[in-house]
Amino acid sequence: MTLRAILAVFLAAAPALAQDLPRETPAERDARMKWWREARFGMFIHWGLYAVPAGVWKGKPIGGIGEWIMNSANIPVEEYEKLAREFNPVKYDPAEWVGLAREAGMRYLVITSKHHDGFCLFDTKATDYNVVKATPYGKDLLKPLAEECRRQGLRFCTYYSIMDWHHPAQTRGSAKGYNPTKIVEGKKREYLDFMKVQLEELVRGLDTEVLWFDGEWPSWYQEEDGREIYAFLRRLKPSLIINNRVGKGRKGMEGLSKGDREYVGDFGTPEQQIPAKGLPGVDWESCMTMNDTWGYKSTDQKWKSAEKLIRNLIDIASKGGNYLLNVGPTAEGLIPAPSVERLKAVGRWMKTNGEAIWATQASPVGKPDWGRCTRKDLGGGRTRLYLHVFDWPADGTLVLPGVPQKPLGARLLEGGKELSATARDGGIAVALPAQAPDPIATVVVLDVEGEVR
Ligand code: H79
Repeated sequence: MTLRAILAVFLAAAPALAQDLPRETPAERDARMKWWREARFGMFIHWGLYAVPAGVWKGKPIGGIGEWIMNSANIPVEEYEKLAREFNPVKYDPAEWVGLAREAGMRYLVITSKHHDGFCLFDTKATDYNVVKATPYGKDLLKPLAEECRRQGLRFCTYYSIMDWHHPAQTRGSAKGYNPTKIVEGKKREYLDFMKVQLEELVRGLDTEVLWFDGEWPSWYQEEDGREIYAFLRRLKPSLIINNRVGKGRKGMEGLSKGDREYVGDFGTPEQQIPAKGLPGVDWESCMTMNDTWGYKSTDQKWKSAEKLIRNLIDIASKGGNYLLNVGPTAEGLIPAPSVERLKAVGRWMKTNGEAIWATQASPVGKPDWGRCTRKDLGGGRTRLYLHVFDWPADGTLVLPGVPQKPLGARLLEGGKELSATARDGGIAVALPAQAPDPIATVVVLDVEGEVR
């Protein structure tokens, strides 16, 4: 045996370190991310015991986001636990929820399996603090939802909080703000193993397609823990997609150069914001609420308009990201009516205009004055541009600057009316009807010769 051969045998026998990230070629990564990149629009669901108090504790409205009430109202664990006895979502109808997401044009759904309060919505052997064991409802909430997603063609995905205000290995401070937990001396391994048991249940039992971590900011949880969890999960399910909060690298991502972007995880997670220029070279998803809370709060009626939500979706797609739009169901199991209304409105727009969102790529020309742009490669040396017009030009001419490529034809996406498109000053001018067919966003489909980048 040559030295090289001996070395090769030795290396092959060496056990993989727990934190060794799985190897993957760029092509393999593209294949793994494909469905997610094409989906563009998903439903976030924040559901848990916090839906019982719904923002009010002992008769007092509590400020801040609903799912943080245990922390914001300083509720002791023993007292908060009792909410489980009142959590009985008898009106829960997973087929209706999934149907609504589908109708809105969403292609995946991410639900809280366990939020910061530690309560689990699924059947888990790791703790009795779960919907099956601790509530009058007594049944798994996630399994039927996962099955319904498969039936209706949505990807089923789960959220998991690393910070846990209930687990005995962590203690809550009384600090304000993000109030990171501390780890009980010597208990970190126990907690990481607890996490792994639950994560394995989500992967093997529910076949989750994304693991969406949160609550990674306590300082006892470190980058190396993130690598361990990431590697563990990808070994369990190689096709799994995992957000960047599995590690510690989410803050300030937007300004990072490529070499500095070596955080653990597959996509960035701007929260309640849309990065001004997207996150070039990184997969990303903006998660946002429809009002000002994630978990249901009876007192929060600050709803964004359907127009705002639709334009957010377009804005995000034009920057190459995904939009994860939240609903916070009640303790009875109902998605609040204002959310339903808005999702249906988005769905009406998507029914006509979905092809200008799904499987599109970021605008090659930035942000035009009148709206946004998305793009598809048509193959055969042609590019399709979707021009999402927010502000209808008063003079009836839509000008797309900075596209010297030859126009091949233009039409309204809704109804298919042909429009004349001509080269003008290094750009393209499209003649529009006098009135905007859709005051929220009218899509003009413009095909051009060559690639536009
Ligand atoms: O799950 C949702 C939030 O609970 C969680 N991530 C999303 C997806 C989250 N992470 N960070 N934050 C929320 C922001 C934290 C805001 C806070 Fe506050 C400001 C926590 C403490 C001060 C809001 C106001 C909650 C309590 C007071």
